[in-house]
Amino acid sequence: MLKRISALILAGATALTMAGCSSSSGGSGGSSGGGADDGKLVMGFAQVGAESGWRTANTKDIQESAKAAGIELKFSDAQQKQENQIKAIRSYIQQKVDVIAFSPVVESGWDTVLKEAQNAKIPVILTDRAVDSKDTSLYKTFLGSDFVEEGKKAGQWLVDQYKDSKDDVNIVQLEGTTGSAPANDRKAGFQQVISADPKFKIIASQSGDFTRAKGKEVMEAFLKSNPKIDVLYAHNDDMGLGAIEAIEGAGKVPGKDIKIITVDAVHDGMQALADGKINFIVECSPLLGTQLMDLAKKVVKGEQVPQRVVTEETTFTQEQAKEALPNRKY
Ligand code: GYE
Repeated sequence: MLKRISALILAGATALTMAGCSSSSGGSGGSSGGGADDGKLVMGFAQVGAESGWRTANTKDIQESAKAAGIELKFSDAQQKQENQIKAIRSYIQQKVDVIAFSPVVESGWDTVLKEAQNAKIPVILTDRAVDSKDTSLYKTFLGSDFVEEGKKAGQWLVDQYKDSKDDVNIVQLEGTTGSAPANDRKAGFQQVISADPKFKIIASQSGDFTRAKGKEVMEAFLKSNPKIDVLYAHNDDMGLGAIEAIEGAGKVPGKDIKIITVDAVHDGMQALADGKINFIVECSPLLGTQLMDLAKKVVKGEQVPQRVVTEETTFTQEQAKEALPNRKY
């Protein structure tokens, strides 16, 4: 019976994901106090949400990689709410999954639930985003990008771009989800590089929650209250794409009247870059699935893994985007 339920869950995984629900029934038995009836390793994955093109690509990659690795995936979508992620993690603990992986929506407030997983002897892997827990034994490893480095790359492009100009450069910033690692770090890295020259002035900075709709809304407000904006730095492509609509709506030309830098390099962002509406994109790869499944197998076996696994990434100019677009996987 349980086997049939598991099969049904697997078959319905995609539908459940689309509906933003977590799968309910768990396996029982198995070697490490949990796991599927058929001996398959079971992973509970608590995703942030479906806020951006990056996230959609990340979810798809994790689901496909689990399948390819023969791992049974229980997947939940927290709709960008920490309380939903905590609930999902608790349900995975109750279901005695073999390993829990999650992408923490914000950095703070995870110690209690991570302790619960540790007490239940279920290893935890952080993917994509970090937590600020002092006790690093609460998770086995953290797989994802170096967001400070991404912010620095964005800042460096700007410094190079304006190296011959003495005039002030007025910058507006669309920040990611408040309290999230990528928002904190992309802001800090960028600030660090541009602060070397006082002509770079961040005249407005606000969260657009990593979504297109919020990016548009906040950019509209920026445009209303700031007559002279030279540069927009958006912490992801989606907010940048929303802002482009606002800029065009205000009768300005994105990429020319206002230079735009974003992070991610998802397909729609790369298209806008190739079309000249964005000027520079710092890549952040969502394709973490294969590495995650490898790490999961190792930690379940009790093998040592590095505390930190950093994703390799590049940057794109408009010309480079034109070349890269046909072969882009996301
Ligand atoms: O840049 C953004 C998404 O955590 C790296 O989250 C991820 C970020 C990504 O919503 O588009």
